[in-house]
Amino acid sequence: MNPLSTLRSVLRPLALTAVFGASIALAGCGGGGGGEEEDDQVVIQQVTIESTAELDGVVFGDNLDVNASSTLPPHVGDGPAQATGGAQRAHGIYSFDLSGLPAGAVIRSAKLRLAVDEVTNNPNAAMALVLVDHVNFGAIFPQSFGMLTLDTGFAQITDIDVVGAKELDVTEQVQDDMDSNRTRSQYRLRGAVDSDFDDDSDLAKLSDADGTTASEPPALILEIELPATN
Ligand SMILES: [Ca+2]
Ligand SMILES: [Ca+2]
Repeated sequence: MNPLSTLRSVLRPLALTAVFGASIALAGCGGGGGGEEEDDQVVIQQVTIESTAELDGVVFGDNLDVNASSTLPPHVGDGPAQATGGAQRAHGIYSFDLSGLPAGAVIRSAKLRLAVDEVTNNPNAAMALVLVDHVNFGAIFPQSFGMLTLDTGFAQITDIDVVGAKELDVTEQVQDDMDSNRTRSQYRLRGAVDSDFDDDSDLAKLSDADGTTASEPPALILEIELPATN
């Protein structure tokens, strides 16, 4: 067997399961046979990026009135009907700073870790399910529902009414951000249905980076692949 292949078969599972916050180099062994693979060197690294406190939060909208605040935890759901403009709705917003990642990093995997901390009434029934959008609103917390949507409803959360951790696969989304030279990876949670219009609030409040909730801050858990430096 190619000695490099043997080395990789041993080291790669180790890197996936046991190495956190560290890197491991997989170097060519210079054995016989030639070919590109023997000169191929990669470093696998696990990186955790917590959400940016001033860019995570909630955006409200009721057609006529728009509010935004980054001092409230992200939440998703509806509220009582407004005097005008229909029921209040809430979208949860998240942003993760990618600027510290090395240029050229290949995203082997990316997970978005969130947590539902508090549930009011029945948000799952009110919204049918929660959709996750890959968005790009930049460096200023959005003041309305309107923002550039890169990938609409790429994931679903079907148990938003269950308190606890949620984990989503965002590998494609983070790779797209890297390929497009975006310095942030940003997400929005919204109801598949805006409201059940029952005049009751149906909400799920989620973790944030401001510490207004008890859970760990939302985070991207990345496994990246880099060219090794000799
Ligand atoms: Ca915040
Ligand atoms: Ca409702």
